[in-house]
Amino acid sequence: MKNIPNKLAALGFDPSLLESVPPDTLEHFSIAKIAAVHKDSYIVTDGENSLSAELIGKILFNASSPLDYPAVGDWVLASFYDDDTLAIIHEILPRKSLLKRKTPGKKVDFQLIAANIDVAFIVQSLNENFNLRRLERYLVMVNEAEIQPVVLLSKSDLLDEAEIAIRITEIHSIAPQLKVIPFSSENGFGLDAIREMMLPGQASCLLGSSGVGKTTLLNALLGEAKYATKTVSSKESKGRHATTHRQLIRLDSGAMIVDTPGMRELGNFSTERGVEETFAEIAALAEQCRFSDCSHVSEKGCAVLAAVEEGTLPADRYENYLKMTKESAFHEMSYHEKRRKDKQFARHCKSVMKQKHRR
Ligand SMILES: Nc1nc2c(ncn2[C@@H]2O[C@H](COP(=O)(O)OP(=O)(O)OP(=O)(O)O)[C@@H](O)[C@H]2O)c(=O)[nH]1
Ligand SMILES: [Mg+2]
Ligand SMILES: [Zn+2]
Repeated sequence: MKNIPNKLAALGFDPSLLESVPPDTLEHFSIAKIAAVHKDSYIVTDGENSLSAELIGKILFNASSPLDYPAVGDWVLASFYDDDTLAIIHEILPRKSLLKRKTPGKKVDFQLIAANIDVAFIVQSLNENFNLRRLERYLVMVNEAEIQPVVLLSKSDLLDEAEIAIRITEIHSIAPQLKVIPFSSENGFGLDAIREMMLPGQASCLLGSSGVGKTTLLNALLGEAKYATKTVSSKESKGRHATTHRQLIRLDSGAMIVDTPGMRELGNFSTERGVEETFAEIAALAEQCRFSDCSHVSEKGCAVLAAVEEGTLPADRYENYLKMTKESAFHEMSYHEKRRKDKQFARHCKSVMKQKHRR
């Protein structure tokens, strides 16, 4: 096996990925990492140079779902052209992890957020964005991808210590083991604790609503106001995202961070794993329900409902659990239905073409 250049190792390249690549392939292609995703193009990096990249036709023609397109953080096989100013992406290497959500709006499809992430920072601001139900939504997405979640509570400069402690206790009441770090990009409080969670060669990503201070944190970690943030609170900037695309940034320490635009809507689907892990105490209760297919809504002998009645399971947490379970099941069903219809249509087109040929 070829030696992995140091510049790729610094980006966290795991040599075992090469097991999926035929040995002579590396004679023709270079390994690169997706550093940014724009509408129709990408930026790839080999750890030294960053260049604009496009997909080879084969990927475009064979793509049958958003999974077949690169996401920021993906490892790809690429060929470099024009003195390394343009790259063509030929293949996506297997992913260690993948963060995805339902496409916003009525459309039933999903959207890739980032690939090969080690730690997901869920950012909520202590003053106005703090919300346990929203946090549960993010946790489902992160747990589904089997990524370690860490909660960052921003703008700690706006609250006193006692108020901050209350918020942390509230989070620990729904997720006792979850790591929670309050911080302020304004006065630097908590930044060292965040830095400790970012290891060289590992990638983290910043998730959370628009305006919670994700990019401001990134700038604080970089030590310069490099990326645009929501600075003016004028009317026209309200509701608009300061960050418009996903990109991977390297810190001096060698850690990588993916900054993402805030999400207005966070739908999950096919997230049985994510839901069960996020609502672990409910999953445990469900084992004691009288019926194994209990839906925990009205059944006799339901241990979940009993816990709500007793007050040991907060009603709003229970409701969020039901809502997200139903929602994921619905999205999953509609998605499979859509894929089935797409396939039927493709078969129909093929047979029409055949008949045409025969005539
Ligand atoms: N008081 C206080 N304000 C902050 C802090 N961090 C960020 N802000 C303010 O909050 C706003 C958040 O801006 P961004 O960092 O652009 O937020 P974002 O999460 O990147 O938003 P999107 O890119 O739209 O998703 C800005 O007006 C910042 O000045 C902080 O630690 N304390
Ligand atoms: Mg931003
Ligand atoms: Zn039940």
